[in-house]
Amino acid sequence: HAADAHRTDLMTITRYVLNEQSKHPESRGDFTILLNHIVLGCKFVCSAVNKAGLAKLIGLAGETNVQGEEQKKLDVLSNEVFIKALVSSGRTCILVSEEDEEATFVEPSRRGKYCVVFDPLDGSSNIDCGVSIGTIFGIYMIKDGVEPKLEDVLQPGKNMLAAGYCMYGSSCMFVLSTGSGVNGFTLDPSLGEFILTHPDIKIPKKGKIYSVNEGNAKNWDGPTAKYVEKCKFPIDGSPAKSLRYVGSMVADVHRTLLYGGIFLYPADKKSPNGKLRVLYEVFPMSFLMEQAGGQAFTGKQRALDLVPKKIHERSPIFLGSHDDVEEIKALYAAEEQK
Ligand code: P6P
Repeated sequence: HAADAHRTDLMTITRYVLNEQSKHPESRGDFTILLNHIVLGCKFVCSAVNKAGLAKLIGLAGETNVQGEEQKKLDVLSNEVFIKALVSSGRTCILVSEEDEEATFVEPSRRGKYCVVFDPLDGSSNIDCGVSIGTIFGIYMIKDGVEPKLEDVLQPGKNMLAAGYCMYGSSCMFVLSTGSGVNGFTLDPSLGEFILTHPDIKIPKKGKIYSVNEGNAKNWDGPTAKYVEKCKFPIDGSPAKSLRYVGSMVADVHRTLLYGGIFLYPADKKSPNGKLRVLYEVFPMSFLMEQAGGQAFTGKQRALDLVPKKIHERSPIFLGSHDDVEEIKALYAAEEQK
């Protein structure tokens, strides 16, 4: 009954990470402990996001709830949960959050060797209309034992040990790579466990979907405009691509990962570096795409080769199916030749 094995072989994310850890006998299990704390944060946020609508219904929203406490905005609440979970793991030393202007340096007694960059609730402007949102994170190793400095976190994305996201949508899905492929886990609320449902995710080599905010078309540069034009009016007689754009990066990237295609947030005249943040949006999603056999390109270089100078730096990003990204790379290369 091998086919049914997965039904009874409950591969939870914790067991998966422990299996990974067993491949590194020298490991002290720090990464496993760190990841378990990130997973705990995601379970909390999933529960809070699912209740958010109800909170509005039963009047818990707005300024105060029935206990008279200040009702926090979900993204602020999520950020506090992740900061507390990561500090209490005792395995982190620097934390960079989309919600905090400054990096958090963990006090020496609780310090570990990992740096976590994260967006606790990306796309949170979509909460009130029920659109999927998510937590995005990346993990770097910092030199152990030396006094952590901000420069330690300004590393290229290719140095990340792991990256992932948790999408709070019709189901709660945790997608993770620790550098040897991509795996997807679905939260079983009755168990409170993430179960392996999408083992070894590979993105299709070429897709039929492009994903971009067409409302910015008037500000695009030549190569992006040419590429989108080709998606809509193919010159080789192939069928036009479909446009799918949710406006929540985790939802758009998750669909791209599973169905194939390309997600674009280009630079434009208004935002010369695009809108998405390098450390906790561009790098984690680019890491996952490459691990799944896709590509991620900034318009100038491989996204993971970028070396950020500031923790909230932005970059244009084109990511998804290998062949689709290859096409836009060729258009930017041709522009360079002019
Ligand atoms: P626009 C959400 O605000 C976000 O940061 C990403 O999740 C999403 O991909 C992007 O911005 C959407 O931006 O300009 O298309 O609304």
